[in-house]
Amino acid sequence: MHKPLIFLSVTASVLATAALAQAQTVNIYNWSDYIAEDTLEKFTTETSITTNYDVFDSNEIVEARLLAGSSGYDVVVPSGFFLERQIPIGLFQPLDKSKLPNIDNLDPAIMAIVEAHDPGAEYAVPYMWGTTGIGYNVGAITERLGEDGPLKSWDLLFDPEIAAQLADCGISVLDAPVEMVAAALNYLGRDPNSEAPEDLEQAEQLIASIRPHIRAFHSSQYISDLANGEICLAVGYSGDVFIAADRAAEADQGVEIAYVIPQEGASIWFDMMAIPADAPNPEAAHAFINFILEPQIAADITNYVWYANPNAGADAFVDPEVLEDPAIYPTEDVMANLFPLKARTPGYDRLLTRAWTRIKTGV
Ligand code: N2P
Repeated sequence: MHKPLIFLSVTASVLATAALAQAQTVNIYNWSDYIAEDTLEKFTTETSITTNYDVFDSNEIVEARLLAGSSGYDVVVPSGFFLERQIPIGLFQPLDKSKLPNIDNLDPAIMAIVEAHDPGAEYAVPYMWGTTGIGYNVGAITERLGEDGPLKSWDLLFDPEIAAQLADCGISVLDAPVEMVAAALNYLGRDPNSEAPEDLEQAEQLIASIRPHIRAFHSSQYISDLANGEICLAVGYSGDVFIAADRAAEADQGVEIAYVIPQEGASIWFDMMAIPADAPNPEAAHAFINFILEPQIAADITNYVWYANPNAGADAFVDPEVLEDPAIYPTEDVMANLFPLKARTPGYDRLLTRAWTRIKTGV
């Protein structure tokens, strides 16, 4: 008499758990072109949690959504140099490490760097990382500048005479003021993280001097524009330029795209997974973050989008061609030439935004 009853109740609770899991959804807000084709599907197969996946292409947009509140997102992926100032104003909830057993896969060397953004990884773990450099159309550029053009230098963009020669084939820069001004300051031999108003003024003058030759300010369009030969030079994110190069090669229309970390240096950034304070489903958020921390999953993403991952366990699954490319996994030499970005203070931000608007509108 008792046995069947016990059996029944166990079955009921198993069913209830399964139903609960099935009903779960994780709402993800990530950068565009930043995940493998099958990542979300694999996640749902493994966890029964479904996904809503939205994309953005700028840190400012994510920050605005978070500041507005009730974003509805469970996982967001701002860069460390934005996350750093978002943590203290309460935008995220602390991670529950007991729900992230895969956290041990993270590379201690990378964790030591992102420590500057989030000490102790209390609120975030790195997703992927890369550099902000220059993508260019090899044929179009050599045709205009010859074989001796400064192909490894920011002169390609910041020297007004050179930029003028490239204007007809199309120059695009990121619509990312922190990163563009940092590149300009670094080119001028100044501290890329400087908030001194006179430094900003110098950077603004420099960018204004090439403004007539800039066709577009955009942070994702350049992937297809480079691949199609619509533009010949883009300030862009490393992996995005590699994606463009890959698409151009596939299309086989004679477009060859190269990515360069210029010799003067470039910024290095880490995009971080964090859970908004008001996330509707923190449980599912942890499950998703833990899933991304699986070595094979991180490697799948790297192999698809050409960005380095912070997962030490993943190296074994990353294509050797990617793992051995110093523009994706920088060697110590290259690393020495990269500068990390720091969070900007709100006071400086106002100046920066105004300067950026003047630059874009060309006044
Ligand atoms: C992915 C761009 C991510 C890099 N398309 C920006 N941090």
